[in-house]
Amino acid sequence: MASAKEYVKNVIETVKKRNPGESEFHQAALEVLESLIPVIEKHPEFQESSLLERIVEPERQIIFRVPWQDDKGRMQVNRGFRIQYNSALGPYKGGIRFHPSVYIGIIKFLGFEQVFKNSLTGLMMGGGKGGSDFDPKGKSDSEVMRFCQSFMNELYRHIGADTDVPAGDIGVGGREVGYMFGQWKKLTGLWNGVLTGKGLDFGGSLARTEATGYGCVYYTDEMLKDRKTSFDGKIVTISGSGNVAIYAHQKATQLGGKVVAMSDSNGFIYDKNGINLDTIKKLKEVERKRISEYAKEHKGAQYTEGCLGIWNVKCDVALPCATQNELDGKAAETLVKNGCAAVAEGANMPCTPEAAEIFIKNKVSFGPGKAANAGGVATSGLEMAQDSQRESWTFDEVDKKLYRIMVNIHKAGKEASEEYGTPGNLVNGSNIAGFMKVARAMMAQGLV
Ligand code: NDP
Ligand code: 2IT
Repeated sequence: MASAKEYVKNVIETVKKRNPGESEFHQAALEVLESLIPVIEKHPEFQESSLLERIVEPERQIIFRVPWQDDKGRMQVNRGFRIQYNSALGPYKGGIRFHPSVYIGIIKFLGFEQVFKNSLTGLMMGGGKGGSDFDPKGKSDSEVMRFCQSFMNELYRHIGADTDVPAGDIGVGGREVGYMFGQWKKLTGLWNGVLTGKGLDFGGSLARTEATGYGCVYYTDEMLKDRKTSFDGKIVTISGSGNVAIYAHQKATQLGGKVVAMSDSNGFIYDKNGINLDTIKKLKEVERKRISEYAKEHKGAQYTEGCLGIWNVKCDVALPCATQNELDGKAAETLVKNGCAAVAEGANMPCTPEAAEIFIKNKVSFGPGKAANAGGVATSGLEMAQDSQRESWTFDEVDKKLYRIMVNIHKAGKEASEEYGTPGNLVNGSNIAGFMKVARAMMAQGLV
């Protein structure tokens, strides 16, 4: 039998060969697989039963045409995706992303991450992801509605409350989930928790909107506790200004931090007095405007074009909450030089492998996305539970469960990092902890 190291190397080669050109997926798979070498050494049965070869291969990949009509009556077409990655632990579960950069490699990386993230939550959820290269920016409400309806006209035959439960991600929030739910209901004649992130009037959960950002801050707070400190008085930088970023700001501020910088895909704002969240919420959630507008309303604030510059802002805590590979090695070096003590990934894979390595080497507490941003999908799991019971829990009940889940995820990652020889390395620890449950379930379920 090949050594664990050789075995993992062979699986990585297969991934690259089978999925040519899908660099984001290669990146995500490589990170997880490399951290599993000590696990394979301890558990040769996983190698004997080709478990890694099976776990990197999605159970099902669906690609479909999404035709829709714009406001001028012209026919448009986009491409839709749903990857049902792994159902060992429960129904496929994961968001839908609408962004022009979406292609199969993005959905596959997100689906793969989701498998281990969902496992870490401790809830009964498999992993999946979907999306489209549709760009909601600049589209009218009716165009977005017609697109969502057309997207669902195909997707509905693949999803269900006990088979596959989509939710939001970049470009998909309450508005889009509402339109998709409406169309799904019309097509199937059913009413159940087939999507999460629904409106509060029709089966949505309190605290789901806040959950990813809040969860990321709860997780960061656990890392800070390990450093014998807290958010109180900390200067915080948060990239992005969407769902995750907004509620990370809210919770970090509640815990005594001061958020001085936020961004969108055009640039970033710096406000040394602390960014006013009401203005951000108005600009982003209601008016759907650019973050540059903030500087027009707050004279003390500065706007700078380009989003990478945000990492030059001196801070104690950095929360990248926008998109993949938005924080590179150079940015990581700057953060380290400026004394940053903790970085947690609110987004999926926002730090490049070089950046993550620099943080770990320099003893910056580093929370990887599949652990730090798991609060969103965890609360989606809580929404599924409420829908099944035909009950709604209070905000406080959901928030308390979310908090416990985040504390447990941090603990699981920390303990696994110690057990497998890299104490404090939460990347390795979270990968291992997330993997073990899926691996045990797949072994028990036979040839799956
Ligand atoms: P939103 O669409 O609400 O916000 C996305 C934010 O990121 C916007 O500020 C957007 O700027 C910025 N952004 C998007 N793409 C790029 C890009 N290519 N370059 C620079 N900035 C970009 O999405 P969410 O807040 O929901 O998602 C943010 C991240 O968090 C994603 O990585 C997502 O996968 C992850 N995540 C989300 C969860 C959720 O529950 N929503 C759960 C777990 C993770 P602009 O408006 O200019 O495009
Ligand atoms: O990346 C993610 O975990 C999400 N976008 C949330 C998925 C979900 O099903 O709530």
